[in-house]
Amino acid sequence: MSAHTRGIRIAAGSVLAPLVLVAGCTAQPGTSAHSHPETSPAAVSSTTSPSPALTARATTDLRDPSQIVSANGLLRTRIVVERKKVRLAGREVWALTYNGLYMPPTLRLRPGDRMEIAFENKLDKQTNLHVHGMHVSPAGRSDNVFLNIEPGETFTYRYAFPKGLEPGTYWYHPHPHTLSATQTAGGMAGLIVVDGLDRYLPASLRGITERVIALKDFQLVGDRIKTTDLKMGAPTTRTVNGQLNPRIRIRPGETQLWRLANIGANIFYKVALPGTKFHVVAQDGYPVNKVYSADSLVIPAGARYDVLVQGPAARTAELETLPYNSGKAGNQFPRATLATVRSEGEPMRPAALPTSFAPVDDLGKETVAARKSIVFTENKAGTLFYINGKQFDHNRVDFRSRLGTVEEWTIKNDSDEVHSFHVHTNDFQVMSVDGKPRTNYGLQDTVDVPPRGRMVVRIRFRDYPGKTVLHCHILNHEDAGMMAVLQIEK
Ligand SMILES: [Cu+2]
Repeated sequence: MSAHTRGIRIAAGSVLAPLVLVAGCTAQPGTSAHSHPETSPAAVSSTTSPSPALTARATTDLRDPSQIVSANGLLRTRIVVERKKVRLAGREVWALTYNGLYMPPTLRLRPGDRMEIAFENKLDKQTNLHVHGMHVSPAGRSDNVFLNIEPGETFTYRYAFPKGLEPGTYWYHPHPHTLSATQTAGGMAGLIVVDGLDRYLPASLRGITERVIALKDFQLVGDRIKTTDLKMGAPTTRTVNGQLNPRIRIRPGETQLWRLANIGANIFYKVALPGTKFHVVAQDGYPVNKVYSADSLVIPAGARYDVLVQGPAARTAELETLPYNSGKAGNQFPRATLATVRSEGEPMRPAALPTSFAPVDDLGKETVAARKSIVFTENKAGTLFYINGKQFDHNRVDFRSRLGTVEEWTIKNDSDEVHSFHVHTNDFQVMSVDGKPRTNYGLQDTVDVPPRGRMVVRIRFRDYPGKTVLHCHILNHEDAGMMAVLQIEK
């Protein structure tokens, strides 16, 4: 294997910094961009403070990202990681890209497929590749975030997905500890779609128009996307598929499948389309047992919802993100327009929506083999983040679990801001939040834990032994220590 593992690099005196980063999540809007202690205010405002969030009128239709589709059970492609100028929101800006694109290709697979990616790093820093939410081996050349792909190196990732891989929406992004947030925020994030969701849809809804709604934000400094000293409260421009306020067309009464995915590094969305409901058919790439409806969906960084949407009576409406407050020590994210939905054309009679949907695992019925406690904390300044009092160390195993068993974990958030709990390799079932039982609609891989909150989850360790991780998916927090090693033992 040509890539170095984290362990080897560290032992050799790696450039990976100790776990001290300014994560900036306590900063308040308006002040956060000026709080860097080592830079004078004048210099900050001219060189590192991002410009105000950009807005635009809707003048272009939403474009689906290009797709790379598996054939005969194999998706084979090349991904080049490169700093490049891209056209974004009507400007030419420097971004960190996959294949030179701010919105890279969607990788499209079927359960049971293999995937082979020749991954070339043309950056001047190490990076690697994570397939978020996918149930696949975390070892070797598969979804192994302990690998380091060095500048100039090409590494071939090889994944063998199980036949039981859940159909839905996933994504890919870098996962090198201390660099995850800045590389993802720089533009390195794309979607993965696993086909097969339509087999649960009624015949009348098979083959409906399907749209990827990839939510991705950037902070702009001059002619570049900000990739250093990221502040969560700083002004950020929200895009859909890399477009600023694109137009989404639907006919009155028409049913479409929208794949909502927050593939940004840090921020929250609370997505709504006033006057219209979202009918959730999958969460985090896991089809639900019962379709449920929501006026708005809070989507933490990393999470996805596949939803059915029915076109309202002829009119124009804004797909928006509503104001969202992530806590006293967190941030107040303002409202923003994401896209303009134009309901027009020949009305259609709205199709009957499905109610019961896919079979789901119910871990509430299982025998619990072990219990674990996972506590999220942070320092007062909001710059250092911990799990069970420790910052991430790739050389230490924090948790051990046995393959084939079910465990119950209590996630305690002992801080004054939301953290979003994420585990690699296996999905989990949310059993209760603050003592209140939760309905099981299906498993998830990313969930927001309220400030001072307490969440109980159950997780089944299926198929794959190996070393993997759990972490906060606010990547600034992960980079500043809020990650732990989980060893799944045979
Ligand atoms: Cu966090």
